Amino acid sequence: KIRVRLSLQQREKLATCPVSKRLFSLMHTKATNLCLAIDYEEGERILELADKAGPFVCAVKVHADTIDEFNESWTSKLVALANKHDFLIFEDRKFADTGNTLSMQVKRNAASWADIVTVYGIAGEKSIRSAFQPIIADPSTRLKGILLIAQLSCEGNLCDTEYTNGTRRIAEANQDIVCGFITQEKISDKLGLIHWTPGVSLDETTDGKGQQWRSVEKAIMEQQNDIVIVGRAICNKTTPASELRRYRDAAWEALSAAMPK
Ligand code: BMP
Repeated sequence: KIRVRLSLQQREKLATCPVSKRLFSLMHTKATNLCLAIDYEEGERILELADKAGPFVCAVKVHADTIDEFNESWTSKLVALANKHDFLIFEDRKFADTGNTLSMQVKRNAASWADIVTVYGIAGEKSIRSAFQPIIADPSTRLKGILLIAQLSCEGNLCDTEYTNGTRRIAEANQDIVCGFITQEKISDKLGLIHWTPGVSLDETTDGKGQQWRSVEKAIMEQQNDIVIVGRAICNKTTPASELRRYRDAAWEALSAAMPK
């Protein structure tokens, strides 16, 4: 069943978070709602794939704390690729702490090189807002939005309905700094908020370590997400370039089917 949505350009007007405006615009221009999760340990290998993936993706997601040779020279090379191909740099650090600690962690670990970071809703609105609002408002920092983790893809996770609803309320009340959610399904009717979903593969359903994968079509058409986050289904293949095209096309086709022509 196809549910009609607003176009990306209409939603760009409704968004107030600076990174969301940029994201809606680049998704529309590049015709992509694919975020590539590059979970290699070798820094050089990440950069090589990010360069190949650039034209196909709206964002490249990394885990800085899993990368060998992670340093300023590496982040400046990633920033150069993001500028060359016009994609967002997404550091999936999953911050969760008191406001003062959050602020110190974000300034040291992400604010200068990442466009967007993940944050758990668990510490509550005051901690999140007091840490991120000044950083995002600072013109000298690259960080321009956060994604709140509302639901997880892994089996047996503890994100219950109460947590998800509480996280949704924080996002809806702080749309100037919150780009949207990491989630499994659409949870908010606020059209400026963007639903990003991990746990996607067209070939497999689990990695045997708790991860749960479902198809692009289910994630976008049935569960009403906007952006699919795909990792090993692309990165661990012998021909990532052809998989990039395959996932980009499947995701864009599913999203386009639900948007006005
Ligand atoms: P893969 O497609 O290889 O399973 O990778 C998914 C990526 O998304 C990983 O980097 C993982 O840390 C992240 N992720 C997830 O899989 N599920 C979540 O609920 C939240 C995540 O950030």
